[in-house]
Amino acid sequence: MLSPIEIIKADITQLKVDAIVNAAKPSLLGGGGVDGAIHRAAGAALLAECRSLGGCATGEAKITRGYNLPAQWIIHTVGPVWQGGNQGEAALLAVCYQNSLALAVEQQVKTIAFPAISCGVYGYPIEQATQIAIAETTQFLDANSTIEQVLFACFSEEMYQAYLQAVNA
Ligand code: AR6
Repeated sequence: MLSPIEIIKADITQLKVDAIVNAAKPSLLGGGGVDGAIHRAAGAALLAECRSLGGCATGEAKITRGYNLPAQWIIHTVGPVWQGGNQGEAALLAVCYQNSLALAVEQQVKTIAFPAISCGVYGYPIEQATQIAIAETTQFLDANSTIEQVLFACFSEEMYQAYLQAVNA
């Protein structure tokens, strides 16, 4: 059977999937990194919809339309800031994946792409983060058949290699 999980090198804003996930900040009002790229590519209407959502706590997820993106939906989740690993970071990162995938299922999303949540500005060690991403996604897909494909969009060779290791572990 083909694996529903695929690791690719890509700019997530270009992907023609039902939903892309944004590594957002609690205000949901845009920022740097992938968040900035998504807001630029989706257009100003995204910010307007985000303003109506009342923010998002760490680990939670909220959904908006994709506007000018090829993706129909954007699932905004707020990853944990890495603080050394003893502040519940792993559990919070795991629920980001769980809540994002659960929201995708609610919208009948079949194809979804994730960036490496928390692995940029928020400083999460990538080997640990990719293991959590793959473990949570695999567990979710085992229990749920709505989602047909999960892409992990990597912005660097280092990230790409880390995901491949996590998948093959
Ligand atoms: N496509 C795919 N991946 C990307 C793209 C892109 N276009 N751009 C960056 N990445 P980050 P975080 C990768 O910092 O650590 C923002 O300011 C990037 O190389 O975007 O969760 C928010 O507003 C890295 O591997 O997110 C928050 O304040 C990964 O995406 C804060 O940063 C995540 O890096 C969130 O920090």
